[in-house]
Amino acid sequence: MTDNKTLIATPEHTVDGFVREFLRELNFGQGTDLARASVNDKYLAMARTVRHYLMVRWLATLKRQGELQAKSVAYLSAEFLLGRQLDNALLAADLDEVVEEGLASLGIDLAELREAEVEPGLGNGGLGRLAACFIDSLATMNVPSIGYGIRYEYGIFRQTFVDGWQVEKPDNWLALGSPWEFPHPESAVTVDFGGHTEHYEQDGVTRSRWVPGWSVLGVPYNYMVPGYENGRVNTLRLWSARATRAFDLEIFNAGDYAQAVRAQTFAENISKVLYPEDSTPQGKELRLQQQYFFVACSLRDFIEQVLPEDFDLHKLPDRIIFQLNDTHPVIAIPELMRLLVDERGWDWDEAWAVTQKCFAYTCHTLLPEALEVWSVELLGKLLPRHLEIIYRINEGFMAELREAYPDDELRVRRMSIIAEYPERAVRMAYLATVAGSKVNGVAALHSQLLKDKVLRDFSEFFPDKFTNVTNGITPRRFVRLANPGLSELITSAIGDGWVTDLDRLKELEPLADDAGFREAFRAVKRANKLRLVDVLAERDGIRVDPDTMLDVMVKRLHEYKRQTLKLLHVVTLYDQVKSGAVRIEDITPRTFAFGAKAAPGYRMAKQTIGLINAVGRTVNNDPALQGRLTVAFPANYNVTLAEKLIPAADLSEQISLAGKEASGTGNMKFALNGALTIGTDDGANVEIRELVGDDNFFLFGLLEPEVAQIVEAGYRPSAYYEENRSLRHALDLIASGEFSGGDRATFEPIVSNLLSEDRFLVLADYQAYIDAQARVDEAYADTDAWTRSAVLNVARSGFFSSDRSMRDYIDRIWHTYPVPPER
Ligand code: 9GP
Repeated sequence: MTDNKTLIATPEHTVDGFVREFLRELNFGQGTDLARASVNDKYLAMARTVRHYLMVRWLATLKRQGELQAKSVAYLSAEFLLGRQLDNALLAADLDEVVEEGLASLGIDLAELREAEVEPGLGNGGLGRLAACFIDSLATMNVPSIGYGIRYEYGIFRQTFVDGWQVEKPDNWLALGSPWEFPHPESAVTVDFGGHTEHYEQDGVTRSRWVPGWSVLGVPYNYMVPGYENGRVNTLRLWSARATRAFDLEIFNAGDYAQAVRAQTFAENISKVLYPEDSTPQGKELRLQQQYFFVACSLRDFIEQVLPEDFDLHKLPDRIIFQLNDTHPVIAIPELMRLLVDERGWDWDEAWAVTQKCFAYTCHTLLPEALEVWSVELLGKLLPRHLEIIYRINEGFMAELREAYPDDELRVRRMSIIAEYPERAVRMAYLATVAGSKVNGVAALHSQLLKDKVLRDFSEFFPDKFTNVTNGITPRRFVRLANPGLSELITSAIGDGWVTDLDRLKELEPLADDAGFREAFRAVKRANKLRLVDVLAERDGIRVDPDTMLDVMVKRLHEYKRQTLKLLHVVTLYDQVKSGAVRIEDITPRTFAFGAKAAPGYRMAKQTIGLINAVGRTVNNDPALQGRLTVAFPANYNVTLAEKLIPAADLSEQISLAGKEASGTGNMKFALNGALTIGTDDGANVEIRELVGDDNFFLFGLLEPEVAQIVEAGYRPSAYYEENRSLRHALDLIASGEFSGGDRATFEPIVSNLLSEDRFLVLADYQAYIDAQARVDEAYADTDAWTRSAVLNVARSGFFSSDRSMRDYIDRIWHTYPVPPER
C-alpha cells in the first residue's frame, strides 16, 4: 500500500524498532539526549514516534480518498472535545506493549509520560464529546469523512475552587507544544467580514457582490483520526485565525507598530478562546465571527482543495453532505449560496436546489433559549451579503407557506426565519430546518418532542424531513481504554469482536447468572475504585473510601440537570442522622461524587457549586458521619477524569427534569461500564431503561406530559415545601446557614429561587427521588443481585455504540458508503 519511491516505510513494529525511532526523535526532533531530556521532551518524542506508525496509513487514506472520489461526510462542529490522544493512537496502532517495553528498556515509565499530555479541552460538554466519538466511529467504520472545527488557543477554562467557589483559569493547552497537530500555513484561506454589498446588471440580470471591510486568514491544523486497527486514518481539520499580511503590513509600514500588533491581536482573537455557553452578550459578536470563520474556511477547503479542480459543482450533493452539529455552523448555508450565486454566477434556483441537498441539521436541545438567534443588526454589520441571502431564502419560504396555508397568516409568521420580537433576528434553527435535507434529534424522546413541540409547524410542513438518531459513545475510548479490567473480562468470555461490534455484548447475558463471572466482575469494579482512590488523592488531595457505594453525578452544571436535587438528598441524610431520626449504622455508606463546570456568567450555577462544596465541607468534617457519608467534588472535571471516574461508579445520576435533556451521553457511558442508573424518563434514559429492563434501572419522577400539565395549571413549589416535612427541614437547614458558617445570606438565592420559581420542578420531584434512593439502598444491600443487574446493564447497552449512531446517520441521512483501505 505504500509508494516505495516517495514514502518512508513504517518503523518496525518491535521494541528495538520503536526504541531506535524514539531516540532519533529525541535527538533530531527535540534536540536533546536521554540524559538531559525533560519529561516533556520525552513525551513529545514518544508521541511523534507513535505518530510515525500511523503516518503511512494516513497518507494512504488520503490518496485513496482522492482517487475514488467517493461521497464524504463533513462533520461541521464548533466543538471537538477530544480527550488525550496518546492512548487512542497506541490502541489504533496496536503499539501499547511495544512502547511500554521500549521505554522501560531506557528506564522511562510510560505512565509518567502519559501524565505529561495536556487534554485539548475544545468543547463544553456532551455536544463536543459526541463529535469526537463520531469521528472515531467514522474512521473505524471506514467512512470517508472529515471533521471541521476551530483550533481554540484556549479551550474550556480550567476550574479551580477558592473557598468552595468556582474560579476560572485560562486553559493554555498549547503552552508546551502539541505533538498531534500538523499546521499548514501555506494552505491558509482568506475569510472576509463587514463592508457592504453592491448590486449590478449583467446580461439583463441583477447580480450582487460583497465588498468586505476586513479579512483574516484561516490556517488549517490537521489531526489524525485513526480507526481501530483497520489501517485507516481520517482527518480532523481545525482552523486557526491569523492576521492577513496586507492587513498588518500596511499599518506597519505607516510606522504604527502598536497599531499593527493590535490589528494582529484583533484577527487572532477569533480563534483565541472557546466560548462557554450562556456567556455574556459582549461575547456574541466574536462568537458569530468564530462560526462564520470556520465554516467559510471549511467550505472553501472542501470545494477548492479536496474536490478536483474541474469538478462540476452541480454534482456537489453526490460528493458531500455537510452535517451541521447544532446551530453553530448554520451560517454555512448562506455561505454556500453566496459562493454559487455571487462567485460562480449561478441562478438562484439552481443554487438553492444544490444547497438544500448538501446540508443536514442535528438539533441538540429542547430549551428554547438555547436555540440560537442572531440579531439582524449584528448579522448585517458582520455579514451583510449573508443577511440579504437569508432574507431571500425567507421570502421564497414565506411564499410557499402562503400557498399552503392561504388562511393562516399567523402560522406563516410564526414560521418566518426572521423573528420580529423582541428584536429583528435570524432564527438559525429555522434556517437550518428550511434549508437542510434532514433534521434529527439525538434520542427517541427528543426527536418526538422536536416534532410535537419545538419545531411542530415545521414537522407538519415537512413531514419527511424529521428523523431520529440516538446518540452513542465510542467503545474504544470509554470501555476498551478506560476500563481495561472489564475489557479483559469481556474478551475472555466472548472474544474481542465486541470492540467494533458492540451488540455482541448481548452474549454476556447468561453470565449474569454465573456466580464466578459476577465475582470477577466485582473484582474489576473494586480495582477501578482503588485506581480512582489513587487518582483523586494525587490529583485533588481527596480521600475516598473504596468500600462505599460510589454515587456519581458528572455533567455541566445547569439548573435543568438538577444537581440541587441530588444535593437535597445529601442534606436530607445529614439532617436525618444529626436529628437522630435515623441511626448512622442504618445508612448505606456512600461517596457522593460530583463533577461540573458552571458557565462563568451563570450565577445560579456558580451558587450551586458553592453550595455543593459547602455541604461537602460540613459533611466530610463531621466526625459522626466519617466513613459513612462523603462528598467528593474534584475541580476541573474533564475527559481524562471521566475515564477514571466512570469505570469505578456504582450508581449513575441522570436526574434532569423530564423533557429537558435532549439525550445525555454520560448516561450511556455509565451503563456500559456497569453502573446502575437512577434516572427520570428523559432523553436517552428512556431507551437505556427499555433496553436494560425496569428491574435494572431506578426510575423516578414526573413524566414529560405531567410536567407540562403541572406547569400549565400554575406550579406552586412552596406547596411542596409546606406539605413535606423532610424537604422543609432540608431547605430550612440550608437557609439557616448550617453550611455557611451561620451566614444566612450566602445560599439564600438558591433557597428562595426553589421556593418561589423552581423552573425545573426540583421540589415536585423531591419525594419520588428520596423514595427511589431508598430502593437503591435496598438493592445495593444484596451484593449478588446488584452485580447481576450491573452485568445486565453492560450486556444490554451495545445499542449505545457510536458505531450504531453512524450506521443510522448513513441509512437515514447521509447515504454514503464505507470505503475499506487497500490492504
Ligand atoms: O444538552 C444536550 C445533551 O443532552 C446531549 O447529549 C448533547 C449531545 O447530543 O448535546 C447537548 N446539547 C448542547 O450542548 C447544546 O445544544
